[in-house]
Parts: sequence; C-alpha cells; structure tokens
Amino acid sequence: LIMTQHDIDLYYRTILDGIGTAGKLVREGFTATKQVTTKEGAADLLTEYDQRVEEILINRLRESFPTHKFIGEESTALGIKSSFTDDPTWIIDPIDGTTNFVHGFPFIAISVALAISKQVVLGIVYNPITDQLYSAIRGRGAFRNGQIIKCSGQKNLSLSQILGEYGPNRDPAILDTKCKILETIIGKVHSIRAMGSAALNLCLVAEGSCDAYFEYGVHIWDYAAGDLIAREAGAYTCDPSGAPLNLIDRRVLCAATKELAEQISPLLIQIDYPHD
Ligand code: 2AM
Ligand code: CA
Ligand code: CA
Ligand code: CA
Repeated sequence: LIMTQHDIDLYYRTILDGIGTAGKLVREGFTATKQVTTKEGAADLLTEYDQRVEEILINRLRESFPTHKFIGEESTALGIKSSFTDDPTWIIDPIDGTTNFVHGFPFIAISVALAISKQVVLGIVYNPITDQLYSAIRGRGAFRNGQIIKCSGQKNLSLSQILGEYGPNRDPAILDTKCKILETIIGKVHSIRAMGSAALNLCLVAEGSCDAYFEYGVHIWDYAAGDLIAREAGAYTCDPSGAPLNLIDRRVLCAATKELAEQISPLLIQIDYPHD
C-alpha cells in the first residue's frame, strides 16, 4: 500500500540529484586539506565536509518534500533530531567512513534511506570516490550502477569472508569484548575484514564479495539504507542475537543466508547500547 500511495520513483530521482551534488563535494574534499575535529572521543572524527554534505541533501529534499522529516547524523550531533515516527523520514549519513575520508582511504559512502511507517522503502549507498552507486527500492531488487546484484548464498561459515568492525569507542571493556568476538571467529572462517564503513559493508554482503557483517554501536543512519540493499539482494539481516532487526537498537547482523546467520549469532557476545 505504501508503495502505491507514494511516488517512490520521484523520491528516488530527487535524492539521486542531491547525491550527485553532494558526491562532487565529497570528491573535492577527499584530496583537500580538511579541518579535523573529534566528537565523542579521540577516534570519533568530524570534518567540515560531513556537515556541508548533510546540508546539501536535506536542503534538496526539503525543497521538493516540505512535509518530510529528517534524521541525519550531523543534525543529531547538533541536537536537531526528529524521532523515528511513521511520517516519511529521510535517514542520512552524509559521509559514512569519515576516518577513511580523513586518511584518504577510498572506502566512504553517502548513505540515504527513506522510511515510511517505519518501513524502509528506498536505500542508496554511493561511494563518490569509486563512483559505485548501490540502490534498492523495496520489492524491486538491488543494483550497483544499474546492474542487478545478488548476495553469495554462502551457507558454510568455514568458507566465509566476514566483515567485523572495531568502531570509534575506546572504552577498554567494549574494545576488549569486540576483540574477543573477532578472536573467536577468526579460526572458523576464511578471513575477517574491517573496512570502516557500515553502509558499504552491507553492500559488500549484497554484492557477494563478503558473506556476512556484524556490528554493535552503529546508528540508524549507518544501516537503514544498506539493510534494504542487502535484503533486496537476497541477504538475511537480523539482530546479532538472532531476533528480528530493529533500526533503533544499534546492532546488526547481515549474512548471505539465514543458515550462516544462525552459525554466527551464537559466537557473538551481545553488547547493549542505549537506543537511538
Ligand atoms: P561514520 O564514519 O559515519 O562515523 C563502522 O565501525 C562505523 O562506525 C562506520 O560506519 C563509521 O561511521 C563509524 N566510525 C566512526 N569512527 C570510527 C573509527 N575510528 N573506526 C571505525 N569506524 C568508525
Ligand atoms: Ca561520525
Ligand atoms: Ca556512519
Ligand atoms: Ca557519518
């Protein structure tokens, strides 16, 4: 019903236009000298580009859709946060992978999702450096630069390439738990990778170049778009405990198959975060 009451294609074209403009700015910033500050800790980085990109996207969307709501990482950091309601809500991470952006590691993305009645109906994850655009509209499959993508279908943990992250939190207890989890998993898989962008990690599972990804401490803007792209590519996304995924719980497990998720889930130590 949502899909027929709304002009999703218009929403898609409009955000694509905004992402085009924003992507140019990110490319400029990638090679420019940046002002780097910290937010909640020494490894939680921020540049002037993060805020400018979010502004471009919100201004473009607001111009076309004045009644829509916005949840953006940098607006939230400034205390401007609309809560997650049933209203059409754009969920925006202007630069996912700011640490990579600061270091010149070309694995960064602009991530935008649109949720209506708390259902994500559209997701775009765009890497402006490599010019790879991952996209999905609910029910219509997942695409990379217009080509349909499918997850690997891997069911066997021992043949898997897994994405795990350490995150920006430097609390020794949290870091210790995250390291323990990875330590438990490493001997059971082909490899573990930590690429530094939650949104792109989900796209790597979607395209089949990795078989699973999990993370604790992520926010709704990190995984709303990538989750839809992964699901539309055939992947299985849930809470790391195995329960259904919740976009405000700050935890995600995404695997090529339910069978693979069921092998990973018991190996994880569950970490709780305050809700978004
Ligand atoms: P951000 O770049 O938008 O802040 C992956 O762990 C996620 O955590 C990323 O999506 C990234 O989102 C965030 N993050 C922030 N600082 C990080 C760090 N030092 N190392 C890894 N991830 C970090
Ligand atoms: Ca950040
Ligand atoms: Ca992010
Ligand atoms: Ca960000």
